[in-house]
Amino acid sequence: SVERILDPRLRDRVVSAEQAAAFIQPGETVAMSGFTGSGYPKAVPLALAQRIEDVHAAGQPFQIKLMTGASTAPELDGALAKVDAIAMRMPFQTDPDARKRINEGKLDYIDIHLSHVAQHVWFGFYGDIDTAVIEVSAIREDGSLVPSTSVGNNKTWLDLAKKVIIEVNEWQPADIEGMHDIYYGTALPPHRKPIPLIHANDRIGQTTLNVDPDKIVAVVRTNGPDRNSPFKPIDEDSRQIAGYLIEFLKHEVAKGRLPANLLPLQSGVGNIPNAVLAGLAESGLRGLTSFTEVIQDGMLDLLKSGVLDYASCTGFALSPEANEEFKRNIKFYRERIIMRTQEISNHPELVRRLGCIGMNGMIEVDLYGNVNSTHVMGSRIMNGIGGSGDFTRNGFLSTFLSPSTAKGGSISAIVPMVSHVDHTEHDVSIIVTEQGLADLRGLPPRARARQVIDNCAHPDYRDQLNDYFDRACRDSYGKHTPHLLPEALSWHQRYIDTGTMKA
Ligand code: 0RQ
Repeated sequence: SVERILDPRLRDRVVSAEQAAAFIQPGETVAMSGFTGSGYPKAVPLALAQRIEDVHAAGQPFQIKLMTGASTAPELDGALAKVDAIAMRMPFQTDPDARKRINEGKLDYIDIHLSHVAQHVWFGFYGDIDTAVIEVSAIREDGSLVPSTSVGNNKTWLDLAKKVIIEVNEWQPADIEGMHDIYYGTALPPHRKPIPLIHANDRIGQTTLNVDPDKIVAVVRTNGPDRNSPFKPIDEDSRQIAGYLIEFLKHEVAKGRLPANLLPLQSGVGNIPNAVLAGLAESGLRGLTSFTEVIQDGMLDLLKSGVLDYASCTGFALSPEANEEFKRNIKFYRERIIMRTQEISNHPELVRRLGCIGMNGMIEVDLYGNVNSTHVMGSRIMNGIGGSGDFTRNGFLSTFLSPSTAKGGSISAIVPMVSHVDHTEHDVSIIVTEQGLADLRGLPPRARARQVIDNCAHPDYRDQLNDYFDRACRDSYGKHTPHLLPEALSWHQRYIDTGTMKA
């Protein structure tokens, strides 16, 4: 294979993953690459987990604080969580072992908007970054780094870390070089300037990451795949939800509120967003664009069929088949995909300027449109807020898509009051379930409740919701946003006590 480490100074620093992991000391804040299972380091976290396990076996403490771009993979979050190596984790994670420990109260998790991570670290809110561990696809002659399949917070980690470990992953396509756009114009207040991005496909930066070569303590060669999980076949609920949403978007075009090619789409990950993307392929819409965090299978299909002109992202979440397609036709995709840092891919200024259409999943929504994206029964974290808030608050339209029930119908996703709030009623415009679509734009609270109950609630829960709402309208302390406080969270408590929200 062709040499990927072209800077001779750095070729001299190639060591094993174990030797590299030995640079990381107990108590350090370690910032790693990785975004939704793409571009995370494959070898050093595993070696570190092994080392920490050995230290623990010898009766000594050893934990780190861990930051990334977003979720990673079993080789990173999973391996470190399993050996209790993580004292604090931020920002977004989806790992079952980490989740279990977080919900047992053994692992501190800090869940912030993905666009905020880099700037909050720059502001000093999280202390110093001791070590950065970053996967790249190559190191150029001048020591600059060619990113791999995610950019995330890598620019910030490389700028701020005291020492840097680089993994050069030969499994990543060499021809990914040129796909990235790394913007170095961010400054700290009060010196910030407008970000010069007007269209979702504008290039405003450079294709590589800068790093001070003197900070690089180790370079590790790897050759391993991203976490390319297969997608489930699109189920009937997802197809229906996608259908309602696309019908609505076409209606907005007909009304003149959206251009014929819509506005840049942001799409969450999972079955429903994938169904929406598949639905768009058959919608007759053309010339679509995307300004999003994550590109998943459906988005590649849209690019390939020419329905989508281009997409901007910070990472990928592809099935193994889609990844093969991506690698095979990397030159085609390199012309149409631009990968940015997550502070840019999710930037409020840009999401607002471009007028993004946000499409995200949710755990539950209440009568008035407050959305819970993160907590089951108000206290158990599922994943985290991810970038959903960046797009929901700032986009042209914010839509939340979910089946109307969970856990075989024992949970209603439409509840009197959400048990945790991630997106407030002020930010949320559209709710879609397999029952229908609630358009909350321009509506006062009681009218919002009518829309949500009539259009989105599952028939099994509609009477119960109407009963609550009617009594709230009659007996509530205030009649603006009617609630019966002792009852507002009783559905959740009933589920915890009896295993169902049904009365
Ligand atoms: O759990 O697998 O144990 O059965 O939540 O739910 O229906 O498979 O849907 O995969 O789209 O996830 C909100 C979690 C939805 C996701 C959430 C349970 C359900 C199942 C998954 P099981 P589904 P999805 C872009 C934007 C926040 C981050 C975000 C998410 C599991 O969309 O993490 O938007 N969003 N990022 O059973 C109890 C309910 C439930 C429930 C679902 N009401 N009560 N459990 N579940 N609803 C990406 C990034 O930002 C990086």
